[in-house]
Amino acid sequence: MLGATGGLIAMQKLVIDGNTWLFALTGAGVSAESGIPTFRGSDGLWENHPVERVASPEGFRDDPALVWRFYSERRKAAKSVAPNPGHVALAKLEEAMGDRFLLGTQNVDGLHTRAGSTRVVEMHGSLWKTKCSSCRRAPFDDAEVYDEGHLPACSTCDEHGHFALLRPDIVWFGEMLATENLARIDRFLSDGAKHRLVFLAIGTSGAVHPAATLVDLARARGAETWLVNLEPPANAQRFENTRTGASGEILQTLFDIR
Ligand code: BJW
Repeated sequence: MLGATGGLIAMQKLVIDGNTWLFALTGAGVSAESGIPTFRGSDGLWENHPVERVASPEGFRDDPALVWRFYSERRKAAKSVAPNPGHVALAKLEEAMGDRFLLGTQNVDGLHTRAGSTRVVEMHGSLWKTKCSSCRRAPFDDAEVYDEGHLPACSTCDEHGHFALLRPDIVWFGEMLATENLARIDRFLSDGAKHRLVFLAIGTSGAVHPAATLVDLARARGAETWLVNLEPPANAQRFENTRTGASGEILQTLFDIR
């Protein structure tokens, strides 16, 4: 980048040394360059779909066919795209850091895993899992598309003599995030606090809780905070270091691994 005097300004790198523990929080912006629409942008998913009807337990109760059509479309779209350099850069970072790295993603598309990330907490669930809307059977792998009027029913409930629909294993508005997922993040931040802890948020609007307040939890543990986003998110002032732009470009050169 050229400075006011025409000289080159070196972009500050995020130095990763042997004492660094890094928690990365990702959102829809990270998958945007793979061709998956974000939620709140002008072409965002919520522009064409009423949030409360497709991403809430009440919406599912009122119109399960509409909800399954929405998530079936999302399954089809996610299947046809590939991880981008942003996903790959995070997978490489994990390879270098091992257990000193944890990725909490709000994305349900599975692209981080496809890029090679393994230490991943899918905070809002997975497009590729289905669960029962009634019983406690474990969510199971499912890439099926249910958009032809056929709604899937729970076989476990059927065996017990009642009818219940299956639903996507997604955390909808008003639903709790899995306590084991939040506990894993909390444990990582506590362990990291004994070292140099870094909190890095990427491609998220900071509009949805509790993900948006994780930065405060990390700050309370002494974390250094970094943000990579196309535009300032709702919680931008909580970050000390900000890089504005597309994550697929920035993440390729952000880290200085020593
Ligand atoms: C780029 C880029 C590029 C673009 N490079 N960047 C406290 C206060 C107020 C309300 C609440 C609160 N605590 C809880 C709530 C209620 C609610 C909530 O947060 N509401 C807010 C909207 C106000 N939260 C919940 O209900 C949560 N449950 C819960 O807390 O339970 C307890 C409780 C319930 C009720 C009351 C109180 C407590 C559950 C939230 C589940 C969210 N689920 C969704 C949908 C399901 C997933 C799916 O279908 O895929 O998850 S909502 C949707 O938003 C989705 C996303 O994961 C989530 C976050 O969106 P994200 O990732 O930030 O995307 P965008 O589109 O918003 O932003 C993209 C960003 O990327 C932008 O900034 C771009 O600039 C940027 N970008 N291209 C870098 N190339």
